[in-house]
Amino acid sequence: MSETPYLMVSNRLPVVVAREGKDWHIKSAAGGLVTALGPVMSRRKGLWVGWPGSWDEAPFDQLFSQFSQEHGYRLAAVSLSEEDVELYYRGFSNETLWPLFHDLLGHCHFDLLAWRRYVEVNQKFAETVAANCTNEELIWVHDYQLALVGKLLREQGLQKKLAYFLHIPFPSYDLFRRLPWKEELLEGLLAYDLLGFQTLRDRRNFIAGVRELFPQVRADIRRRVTILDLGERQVSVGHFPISIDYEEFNQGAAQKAVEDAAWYLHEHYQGRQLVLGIDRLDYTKGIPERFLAFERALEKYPELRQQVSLIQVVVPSRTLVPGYQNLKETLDGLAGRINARFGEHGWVPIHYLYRSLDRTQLFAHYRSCEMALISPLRDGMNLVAKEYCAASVEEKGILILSEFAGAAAQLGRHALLVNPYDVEGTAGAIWQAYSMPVEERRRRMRQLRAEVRRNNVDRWVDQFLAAVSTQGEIY
Ligand code: GDG
Repeated sequence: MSETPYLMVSNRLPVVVAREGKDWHIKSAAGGLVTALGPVMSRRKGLWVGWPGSWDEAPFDQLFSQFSQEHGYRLAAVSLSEEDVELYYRGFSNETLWPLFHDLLGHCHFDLLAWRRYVEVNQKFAETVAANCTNEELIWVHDYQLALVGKLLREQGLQKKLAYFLHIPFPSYDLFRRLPWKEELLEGLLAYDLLGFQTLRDRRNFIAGVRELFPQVRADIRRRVTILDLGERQVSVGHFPISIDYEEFNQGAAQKAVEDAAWYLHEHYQGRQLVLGIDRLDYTKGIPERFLAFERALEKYPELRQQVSLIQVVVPSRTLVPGYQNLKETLDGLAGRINARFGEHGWVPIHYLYRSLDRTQLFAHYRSCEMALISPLRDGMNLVAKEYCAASVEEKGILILSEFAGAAAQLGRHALLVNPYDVEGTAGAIWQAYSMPVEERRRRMRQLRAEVRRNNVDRWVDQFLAAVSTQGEIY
């Protein structure tokens, strides 16, 4: 494929806009997607379309042109009203699709107005793309908020190649069928030329949904992709596990400032084994279940008392969605109860931080904690699991990982896999990790690091783009 520009579309633009007094600033957002796609976008002088956040009064033209000079690619803003954000983002995206796609039907709200607004806002995105695209050969749309953009672009007569990547899981048909607008959503997805999922399971779930709802579509399963034959055109469906920039975490964790912070962290906790949890505040991440498993471990294996502490970092997120506020209260209550039950002078069982860590502290926590307990009830991939391995430069860490995280497909052989709903089993894994001989820890962590190094984020981008360029060919 020649070096023509790409056009990315995501709910949020990959920037942080901030105001200091009268001055406005814009900078690249930190995060996996920007790290992965920023360099490709700069090289190809592309365009990124998305919502800039609710900064109505910001001088976007000036900020975007400054950004484009600094980073080599352009930005175009989709402007959303408060009601759009309420219904399309908080409503349909986060209270319908998010829980449904994470197998948590009990958290779902099915609201016709929210669905209609989802369609309208997807239309706004499609219009902004159509108005701004020029010679881009590929339009790459990201994630569950924007499933219909491809179809709406086709309806505007756009002939370019359209690709889509879903960052969250795709559910089994038995769950997906509960969605009152299931046909419309699948039809929307089938308008893309290439659909990318995180895991083979997600890809299979999607194909199963298509087979149920559109039995006339023929599926030809090939090694890398499944080709769906829609008669007049074909859609390729593949799985492309997203990853991280291995070297960023490996080298970042080896810095002197991080080493000092890591040393201090352990000194602070007086030679104990530390168990780390880092998550956005989200009910999919299984944090209450994790607290209960940790409590059960302390109860069942008294040798762990005084010897292990759980450091749980919870990054505030979606604070305006009611379910998330309840979760925060549940966590506060559980941590308080468990600490009151087991805590002793000089030892706090659960250190619970409700905030985010800066990069140095993040690397230091990854580097120095003897275990990472990553136990989502369901997760598209879970980058924290991969970051922990890449930053474990002393190779002493053990990864305890939920079998329901997409990352388990790649890391499951050398991690300790747990079912987060199984409190007893997870408590057993904490004990197993605690008592694991140092040679076995090293052997497992070396394998995990090699896996993340091999399948880093550049490979994700390359494989996805290779599938775009060979779309329709046999391979
Ligand atoms: C979605 C899918 C999929 C976390 N705490 C701090 C901090 N973080 C950073 C981590 C990591 C990111 O946030 C979290 O990424 P995850 O992948 O774990 O989870 P989601 O946000 O739910 O992401 C997920 C992902 O998309 C990519 O496709 O893997 O399944 O749900 O990068 O480092 N960063 C800093 N301080 C913190 O306290 N600086």
